Amino acid sequence: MDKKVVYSGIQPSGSLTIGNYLGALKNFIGLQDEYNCLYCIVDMHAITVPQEPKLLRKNTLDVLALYLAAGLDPEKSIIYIQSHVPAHVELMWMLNSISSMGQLQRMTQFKDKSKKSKEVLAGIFNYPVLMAADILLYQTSYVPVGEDQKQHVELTRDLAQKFNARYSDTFVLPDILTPKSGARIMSLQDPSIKMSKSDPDANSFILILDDEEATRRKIKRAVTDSLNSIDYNDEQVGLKNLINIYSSFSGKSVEEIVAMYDGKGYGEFKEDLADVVCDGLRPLRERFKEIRADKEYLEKVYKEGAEKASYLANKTLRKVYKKMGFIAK
Ligand code: AQP
Repeated sequence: MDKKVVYSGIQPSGSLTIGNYLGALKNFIGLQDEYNCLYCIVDMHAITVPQEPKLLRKNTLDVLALYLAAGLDPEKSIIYIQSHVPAHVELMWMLNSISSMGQLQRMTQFKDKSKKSKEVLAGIFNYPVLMAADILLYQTSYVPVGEDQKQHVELTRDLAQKFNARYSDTFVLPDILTPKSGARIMSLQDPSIKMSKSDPDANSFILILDDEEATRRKIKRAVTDSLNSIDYNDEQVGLKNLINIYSSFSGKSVEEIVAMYDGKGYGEFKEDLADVVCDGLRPLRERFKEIRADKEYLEKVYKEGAEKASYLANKTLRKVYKKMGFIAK
């Protein structure tokens, strides 16, 4: 039997945070043997908020190099850049014709992001439809993403069901695949919101590519509380987030960590956490430098990836055009 398809992507809308790493990238690696995986750098999604062109180009190649440095293998997985496969945007347009404004208005990411910006762009509103197109083009069964993306995967299922009911069976219905730990990493400055690479406060996130000094400084400044007791509960949300980060990087359970720091202060805990995070990221940070310097290799990977992805995407797209009543060329 053919292996099932896994699909995921990350936006090059900034430099990746440990939230992107723990909630997404880290989990991509282990899936490569069991599934046919496609991992995309979703640059078309990134432009739903204004991007500086030069920086977008740099960030796109940085994300590609990080994918490879983290262990994504182009021999096993299809690794490509979204804008190199126009089928994504074509399918999005078709799906727009069955998407309801009301449902899109209820998306929490749309609500959050439009609250933050002065001008609400149509791209942010349509973002989940493009994400649905990304997933459905490849007949995806599983989407490994952080918990923050759950609502978008549910919308994708709804659109697939709607299309299948109206035009006959076409799309596989995807399920979300969230990691046990690291599902939702929160801001270090405001633990009520998720850690985001586009947060204007650089102390709110740790970047995968931050140096060790910055990593330690940000952890030291992370918001906690005045209880000064290492416990894991919803009253101490800042500390809870730090314990989650500790657990994801060290592999230790929350209970083990709480027991280890019984009677100890936040200062000692934060110093150890900084060691755990720096140790966990060091090999990745070193491999990234080597890979990022090899422009030819990066180009080879994204060109071959786009060819393989286009072949699969166009197969689905041809079916969609036909079923919806367009005349074949
Ligand atoms: N804080 C987080 N905790 C766990 N997982 C997270 N992800 C993002 N933030 C966290 C996961 O990372 C993957 C890629 O995300 P994305 O870049 O495509 O979009 P995003 O979710 O909007 O990520 P950011 O960092 O918040 O980007 P900006 O600031 O540009 O909007 C997804 O699987 C996501 O779940």
